Amino acid sequence: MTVRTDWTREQIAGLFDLPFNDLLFEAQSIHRANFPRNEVQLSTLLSIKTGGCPEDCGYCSQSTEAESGLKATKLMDVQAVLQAAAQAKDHGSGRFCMGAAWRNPKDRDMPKLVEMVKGVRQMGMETCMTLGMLTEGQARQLAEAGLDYYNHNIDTSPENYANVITTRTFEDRIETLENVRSAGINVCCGGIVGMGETRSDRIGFIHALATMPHPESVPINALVPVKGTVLGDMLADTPLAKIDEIEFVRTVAVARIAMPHSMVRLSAGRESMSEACQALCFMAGANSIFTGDKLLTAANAGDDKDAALLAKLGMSAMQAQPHGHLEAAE
Ligand code: SAM
Ligand code: DTB
Ligand code: SF4
Repeated sequence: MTVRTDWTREQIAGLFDLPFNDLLFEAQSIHRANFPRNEVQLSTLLSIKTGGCPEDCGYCSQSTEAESGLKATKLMDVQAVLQAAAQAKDHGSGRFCMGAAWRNPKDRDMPKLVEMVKGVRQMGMETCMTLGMLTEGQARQLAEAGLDYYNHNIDTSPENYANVITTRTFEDRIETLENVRSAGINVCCGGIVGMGETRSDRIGFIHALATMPHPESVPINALVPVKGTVLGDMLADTPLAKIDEIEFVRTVAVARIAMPHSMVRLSAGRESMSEACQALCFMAGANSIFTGDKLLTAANAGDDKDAALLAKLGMSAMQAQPHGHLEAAE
């Protein structure tokens, strides 16, 4: 299977338009040609610096613009982060993803961040961070510390971006993604569906991802509506704007077909998703989830529910492969 980055918008639109069974059959066929059929990669999130973020992302509880009642914290101590990582490992997670509510890290934060990466890596877990925009130099420092993945989402189509976020541009996002990639760090990049966007925006979103060097991980989040955020309040007022589950599954399937070698992560929003919908997402080629009780600030499905679901579906955890990109480069 060749990896194409020359998808046209019409081709992506054509995939979305397929009869549902045809779409799922194609997505599942591509999935099983490229990945272990019944394995799911497990990642665990930790918010290492919560709230007080100067960006105005309309979905996010951590923006200073949101009236979500969230208490802002300082950057956590390295030891506390490592303790949380050890616990995640004990619970069977393979990747530890550390998130900070920043527009960008300050250079004075870098030594602590480097220690966190080194410490988690030493435990044999894959490391991931999401800290906002990065300069080339900061990306290089994190790469040298051994960071495996950097998460930086495009969130939606280029044309819808300014309706969701005004404090940065789509191009700012692309610039950081390029800095991350040229530093040799694997890219984790996806977005959110269910923000009241149109089908055309979902087409534009997948088209943008599929026409860049494909991110190694593609998180597909379903909006977690948080009271006090622009989008959370909008959804509470117009419940019909909530994403249709079939349309959500279609989005996952199109991502799988357009990016056949990327890990597609069923991300935020699983807590309120039926088991049947999650099972359809796995059928559509999703092969990664966030485990644990909490995402960054919002609730997640939790280990017991996930263990039960994976057992019902006969699925098991994928083995972690820390430092994959470094070995590949040697
Ligand atoms: N501040 C960093 C940034 O924006 O890149 C990192 C953390 S940010 C919370 C990571 C991603 O989480 C966002 O890009 C967005 O896709 C997702 N996210 C945030 N709030 C969400 C929500 N309420 N529902 C679904 N996804 C959400
Ligand atoms: C991503 O795409 N989803 C994760 C991770 N990358 C950092 C974050 C989801 C956040 C959900 C809302 C919250 O917990 O505040
Ligand atoms: Fe800040 Fe990230 Fe939330 Fe946007 S998504 S407000 S950048 S923490």
